[in-house]
Amino acid sequence: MAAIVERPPVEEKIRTLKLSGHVGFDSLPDQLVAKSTQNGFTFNILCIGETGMGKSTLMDTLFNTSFESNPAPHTLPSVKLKSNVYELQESQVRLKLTIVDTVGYGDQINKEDSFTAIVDYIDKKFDDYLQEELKIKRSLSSFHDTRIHACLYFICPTGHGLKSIDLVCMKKLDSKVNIIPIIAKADTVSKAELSKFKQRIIQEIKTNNIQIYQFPTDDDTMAKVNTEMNNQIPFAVVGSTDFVRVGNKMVRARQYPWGTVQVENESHCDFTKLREMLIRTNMEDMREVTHQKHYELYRKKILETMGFTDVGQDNQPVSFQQTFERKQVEHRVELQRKEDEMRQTFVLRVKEKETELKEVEKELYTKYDQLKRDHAEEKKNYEELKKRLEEEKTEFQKRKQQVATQQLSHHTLTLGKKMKK
Ligand SMILES: Nc1nc2c(ncn2[C@@H]2O[C@H](COP(=O)(O)OP(=O)(O)O)[C@@H](O)[C@H]2O)c(=O)[nH]1
Ligand SMILES: [Mg+2]
Repeated sequence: MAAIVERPPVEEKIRTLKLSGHVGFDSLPDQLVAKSTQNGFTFNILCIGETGMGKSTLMDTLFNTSFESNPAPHTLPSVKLKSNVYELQESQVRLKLTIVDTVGYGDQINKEDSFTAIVDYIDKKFDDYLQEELKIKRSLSSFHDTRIHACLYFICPTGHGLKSIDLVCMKKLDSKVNIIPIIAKADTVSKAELSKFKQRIIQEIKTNNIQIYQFPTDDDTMAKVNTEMNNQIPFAVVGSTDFVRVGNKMVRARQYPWGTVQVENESHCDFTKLREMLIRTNMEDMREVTHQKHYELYRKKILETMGFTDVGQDNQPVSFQQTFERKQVEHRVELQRKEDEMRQTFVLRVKEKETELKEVEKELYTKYDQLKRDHAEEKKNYEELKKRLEEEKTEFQKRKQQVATQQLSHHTLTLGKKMKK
């Protein structure tokens, strides 16, 4: 059955009307705020970086808490992704935060497949969401969305440039996730080296055509600051779990024999810029981009491989039902083809088996004939032997008779002589 496709009018006329009094829908944004606050938010961060690069420390620093993570060993045979979910609250806003760590990243001798586990993880989370969307009974509002919204890529502070593992991994992920590259442990690179290092990294990212996340510049209120921040990527960050007293305040810092690095001091590192951009300004944009760009791309690819399409060959819209019916026909044809193929194979196999059996039968007959002939031969030999034996027996009996007769006459003779005496 072909579905009737209703096409929207080419141009809809919309009239603008004036209200003569207060109606109340100007409270819609407030309603949204109230609802969102009640529901809470989710945000999922993926930290990619070699073991010991300061990922866990930076997460503690970013959210100003202690996530109590254990240091990972350098001896894992493959990369594993470990996720932890936390409930955080600031004022009235609740945030369900998932932090995903790439345990063992960069620790293997062969680093070729380091990205596979990460790609699989991201796809799996997209798939979980898609499966929920495709369910008959959906509960997307209460569904725990675990799709990765931000991927912090920790660049090793070598001062030279990106390693090939960085380029390969970022390239594999750039269409799946919002990548924010950051220079880890930036206190280990000197000020002069740092700006050259940043330039080289950006140059390499451009040359390799890697799409990293850009802070949005289409909103007038944020355009200026976001443009400025886009030019400062990759942020050079420092993390710390230690505090020192500065004035009358305790601040996060790293202390060295020659001085102190204050994490939140803008002249020491870009940490505050990262926090500002990631949490305070663009968290919602990253959630949106994840849903509207990366997830959409994944969903499109999966639905297309399943055979769904929006328009057919004639450029006419195709409904879900039409696709389903076409697929059903295709499936039936395929099933028939497979059945025919199986039947042909079966007939062929039966014929082969028949020929094989005939061969065996022929062989058996030949063997049977031979046995029959051998048996007749043997029987004949036995008969002859029996005949010979019987002849010998008769001969023997005859001889025995003769000997007996001879002995008897000899005895009679001797007896006669004795009597004469
Ligand atoms: N110099 C320096 N050391 C850091 C920084 N962040 C973390 N570290 C140290 O690096 C080591 C490993 O940190 P950790 O957060 O466990 O790394 P992870 O394996 O990537 O989670 C610890 O001794 C941290 O104190 C930083 O920004 N600068
Ligand atoms: Mg860690």
